[in-house]
Amino acid sequence: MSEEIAVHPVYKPPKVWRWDKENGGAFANINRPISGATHDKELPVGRHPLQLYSLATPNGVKVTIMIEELLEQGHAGAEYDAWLIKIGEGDQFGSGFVSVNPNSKIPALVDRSGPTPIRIFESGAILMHLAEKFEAFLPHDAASRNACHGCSGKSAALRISAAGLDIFTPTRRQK
Ligand SMILES: N[C@@H](CCC(=O)N[C@@H](CS)C(=O)NCC(=O)O)C(=O)O
Repeated sequence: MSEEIAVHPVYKPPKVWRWDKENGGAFANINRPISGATHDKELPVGRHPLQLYSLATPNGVKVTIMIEELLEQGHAGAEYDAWLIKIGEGDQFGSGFVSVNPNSKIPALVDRSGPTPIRIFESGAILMHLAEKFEAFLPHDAASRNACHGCSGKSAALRISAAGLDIFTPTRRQK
């Protein structure tokens, strides 16, 4: 075994999984298995076509990078207002945020460029919405396009499974 390989006890899932708030994981309080509104709080709305409600976590930052790339390519319709959702303070459980994403997870986007606002949640779905809306970063042939759809699903799901597998715990060197 390489000296670089992390030494962790093997995780054995229990028969009935229960949320252990005190499990000590550094990310335990930002990946909660709960959702829904706990308090009334409207979301702010700015003047730009896209309203982004997010935070600079790996899932959050994907969307910001995409929008910035679209702006860099000259898509004026990608102008946005970015509103901070402090997940450590429970902003994701405010009624306004939950009406955009019932899962109480950042990132969430409201596309207000048309007559009816469109709410989009799940980072992969937001990336796809933007790519399709601006016809950017998506190949035209069906096979390559499908590969992109597959990757976006994985990128959204892997974050969670990676947290579950504890791969974010700093690696300890074997002595
Ligand atoms: N699959 C979702 C995952 C989003 C997610 O896990 N968001 C985390 C931060 S990275 C969050 O909002 N956590 C708040 C909580 O669990 O209470 C996506 O890709 O958008």
